[in-house]
Amino acid sequence: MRFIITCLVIALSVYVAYHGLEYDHGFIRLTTRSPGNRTGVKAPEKSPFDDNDDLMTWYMEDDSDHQSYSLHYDFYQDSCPTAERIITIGIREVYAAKPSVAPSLIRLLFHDCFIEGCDASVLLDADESLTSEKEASPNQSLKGFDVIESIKFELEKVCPGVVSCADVLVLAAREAVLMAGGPFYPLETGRRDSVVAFKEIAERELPSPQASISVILARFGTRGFNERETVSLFGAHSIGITHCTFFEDRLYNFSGTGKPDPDLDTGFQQELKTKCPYSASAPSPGTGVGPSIPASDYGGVSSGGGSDGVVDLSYNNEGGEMNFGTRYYRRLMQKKGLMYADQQLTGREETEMWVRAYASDTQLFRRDFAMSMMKLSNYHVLTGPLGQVRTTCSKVLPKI
Ligand code: HEM
Ligand SMILES: *[C@@H]1O[C@H](CO)[C@@H](O)[C@H](O)[C@H]1NC(C)=O
Ligand SMILES: *[C@@H]1O[C@H](CO)[C@@H](O)[C@H](O)[C@H]1NC(C)=O
Ligand SMILES: CC(=O)N[C@H]1CO[C@H](CO)[C@@H](O)[C@@H]1O
Repeated sequence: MRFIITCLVIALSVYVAYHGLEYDHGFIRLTTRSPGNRTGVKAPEKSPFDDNDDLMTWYMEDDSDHQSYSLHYDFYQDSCPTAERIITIGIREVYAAKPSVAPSLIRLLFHDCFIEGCDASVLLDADESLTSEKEASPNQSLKGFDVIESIKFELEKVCPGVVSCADVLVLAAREAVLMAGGPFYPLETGRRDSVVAFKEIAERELPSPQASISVILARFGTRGFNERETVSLFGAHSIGITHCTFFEDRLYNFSGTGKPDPDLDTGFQQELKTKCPYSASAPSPGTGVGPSIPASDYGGVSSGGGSDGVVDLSYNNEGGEMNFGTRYYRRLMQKKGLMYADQQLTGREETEMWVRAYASDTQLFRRDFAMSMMKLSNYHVLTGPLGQVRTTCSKVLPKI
């Protein structure tokens, strides 16, 4: 079984390598550099976009001495054979009752993996010894914690202390993507959970909704994502919701000009104004250009005052699940991006060409999105003896 899946991935990767045009390999090589500052050695990321030779080598090495230090397909095959099923079924049940769980989980995955890797650090609650990433300003309005926790609770009943919260999160997010109409992608397991959270890094490193294209590309770039991969990940913004606070400045007072953002379609702007009435306390976050946008520009949906209306990122589910991703790029081309950061993707030739490609080629988008989600899910994971397997996702294990 493991072998078959491995073959599948190789085939998929080879396909993309041939059809997928030129990936900037120089960029990808950056991924082996550790941007963070953690103790212990992280498993190097396997980039599905790497040279085929590298890819082969990776999978060949799978059965070598390093086995326990890397991710594997069906890592819980012996230790908890029903783990992946429990997660899949759990997500399907919640989704049936509450479809908004899908975008919540996908966003949660992004916030976990982007900050020091997919180690479930975002799930930790603050206690006397740590400050939680959940308290970082960009984390406001993150949701889905309860779903992860309840699935973990089910898993603990069947195989206590075996399945990591980091694996639960990546597998739950994969199922969420599938439920929302996105592509399936194979995932290896064997991630371990961090014993610390990274609030300051989260505040510094998560791009704000007012981030410029240079900031966005730089933040994704240091994590090994090139323009194409970055643009494809944004396809997730074709589902879910966003609070008015995150783009209100574009409607009323863009860059302190007292006027709307000229890069926003006028009709769409009127439509949004009815959903997000002017509120004096709305943040006016400046130009959003340059690297020094503080995370506090997130405004804070819970900070009182400003309207906390929400707008549908999915444009009223335009085209249904069939249009997962693509409707987002089509809207960007019509100057109907919601956040400044979204619309920035059309602001530069290298990213705009991918917006255009994804808007017209659904299959290309689905393949690229699948690959980028695999890469995101493998970013800087803890394996082998590193980290721990929490029993409750919001708490590190008690010290013995
Ligand atoms: C520069 C990069 C990004 C910025 C600035 C950004 C910002 C935001 C903001 C402000 C919201 C609205 C949250 C709310 O009002 O509750 C949001 C929602 C969302 N984001 Fe992003 N995001 C970025 C990249 C990504 C990526 C890479 C993914 C996933 C691959 C993602 C997935 C989502 C999803 C699914 C939602 C909807 C959440 C929900 O409905 O609960 N975002 N994002
Ligand atoms: C990285 O670790 C070193 C020592 O291990 C410490 O001096 C430095 O402040 C750390 N940097 C960050 C960004 O945490
Ligand atoms: C727009 O923002 C600028 C700078 O923050 C501020 O001085 C000005 O009063 C605002 N105008 C309106 C109409 O809110
Ligand atoms: C989901 C979550 O824990 N959100 C927290 C984000 O941070 C603010 C404070 O900065 C908390 O009030 C929220 O509970």
